[in-house]
Amino acid sequence: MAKSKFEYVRDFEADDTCLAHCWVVVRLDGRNFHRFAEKHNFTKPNDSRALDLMTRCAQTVMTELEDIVMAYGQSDEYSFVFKRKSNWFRRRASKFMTNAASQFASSYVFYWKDYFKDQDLLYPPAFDGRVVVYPSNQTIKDYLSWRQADCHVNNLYNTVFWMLIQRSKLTPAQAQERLRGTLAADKNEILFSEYNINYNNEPPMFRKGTVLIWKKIKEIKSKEIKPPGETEGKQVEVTRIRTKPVALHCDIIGDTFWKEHPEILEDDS
Ligand code: DGT
Ligand code: MG
Ligand code: MG
Ligand code: MG
Ligand code: MG
Repeated sequence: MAKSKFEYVRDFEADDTCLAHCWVVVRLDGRNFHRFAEKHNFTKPNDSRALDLMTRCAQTVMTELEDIVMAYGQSDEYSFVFKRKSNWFRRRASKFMTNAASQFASSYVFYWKDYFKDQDLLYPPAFDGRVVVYPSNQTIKDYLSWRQADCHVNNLYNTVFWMLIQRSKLTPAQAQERLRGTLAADKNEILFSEYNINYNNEPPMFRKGTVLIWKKIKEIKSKEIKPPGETEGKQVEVTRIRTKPVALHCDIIGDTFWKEHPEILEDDS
């Protein structure tokens, strides 16, 4: 078919192909979730409903999109790691990012009621996205370590901050002043001596965030079959092996996780 004289406008499209053989990360982050959390009465500092909903959305993204090997989430953000050799949409960054962000946002609305039974969704949430390309296994591991370290630092701070406010009735300004210049050890000490809280016993989901990896899951379903010649159906159990994104709340900074799951980063060539 002859091309129209307008075809040349394609030349104005920017090339955003992700560098070959590199890990592609899409990180999504809730837009203005400080306000969103307030308006929807999220519990402070952590709302399990909100975190579980985020994870549900991330599982949907992993299942619906191609070539995601793992994901890591905390607070209002999720990072998705695509296979080094992925050729999905010819590795165009805008395709990775916009598919992830729109699938995530629509899932957030779609699954809202499953997690927030007594809280209406008051306005449509949005998520921004960015793409970063990492050239080696060390840099992708360091990227994920950076996000988990961020989760730890913020959560330790927020846990003490909200104890000072909720239990000791300090104002936010007073709590901030009390924590100015304190190190991690000081915050652990305040939690332990003033509130009898051992930070290490706080829920792993809050301290470590959520790691999603693919695992084979055995599904047992009851199915009705009708033997030939019989009118009555009967129930039988069928077992199926399915691969699903499963949530873990473990450390991914040390080597243990990567040694236990060598398949995640295996094609390092
Ligand atoms: P942004 O990302 O620049 O559009 O603005 P924000 O407000 O989303 O800022 P960000 O992403 O740096 O911080 C996340 C906000 O979400 C932070 O203000 C606390 C809030 N948030 C996230 N998870 C929870 C939660 O479980 N409970 C509560 N109360 N707030 C949360
Ligand atoms: Mg931000
Ligand atoms: Mg945000
Ligand atoms: Mg954030
Ligand atoms: Mg189309």
